[in-house]
Amino acid sequence: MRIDIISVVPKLMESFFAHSILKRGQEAGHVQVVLHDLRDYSIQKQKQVDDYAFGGGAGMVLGIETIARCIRQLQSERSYDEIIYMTPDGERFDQKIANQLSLKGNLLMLCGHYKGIDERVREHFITREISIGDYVLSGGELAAAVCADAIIRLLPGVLNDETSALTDSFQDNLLAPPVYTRPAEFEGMRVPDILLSGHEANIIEWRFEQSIARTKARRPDLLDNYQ
Ligand code: 6GU
Repeated sequence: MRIDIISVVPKLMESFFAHSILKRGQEAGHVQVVLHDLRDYSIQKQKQVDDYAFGGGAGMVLGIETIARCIRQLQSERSYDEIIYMTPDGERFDQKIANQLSLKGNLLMLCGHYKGIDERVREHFITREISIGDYVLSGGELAAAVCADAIIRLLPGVLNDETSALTDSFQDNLLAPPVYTRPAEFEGMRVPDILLSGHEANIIEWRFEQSIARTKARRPDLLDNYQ
């Protein structure tokens, strides 16, 4: 898979993609993440990418000329399965969308900034609009990083233990069970005996019960969709 991300502050995301699982996923060739600075596509001398909103108010708006130039350049190099605009008024991102997008070959994400982007970009270039929740961030960069992370960890081979993404919270609409590591006892706080018992079938059953109980207590809404 390849993910291209367009932003006016690509540096915000550099370190995020250069560490841990996302770094290893790229090094192992499972995914290529390429950050693009929108300013590099500006036709203005001052590398300006935004302008005042027609009609006044609303702050600065990212203009269509620079964005069109950038997207068309990238499209001339490969075709994209989705061109996603990261925006708080988009469709709310969840595990199901992460699963869907993880099956694609090439994704292009456009991060908004300032007061948004010219509506004509959304109408004519964007195929999907995604939000990561009901709150407003200063730009789409963190949201793009969140979505890319959720997608990349699903790609075969990215996680060491192939089954590990399957047992994530939300993957089957249940929250994950509690986990423990050594020591088995710390200042009188003990790990549940069953996890030390070596009875694999009982442990699987215990974890499932814990998942159900935890989901009931914390996110009963998920149980409606439990599969
Ligand atoms: Cl995708 N962008 C911004 N700016 N704020 C958000 C968001 C995206 N998702 C939630 N809040």
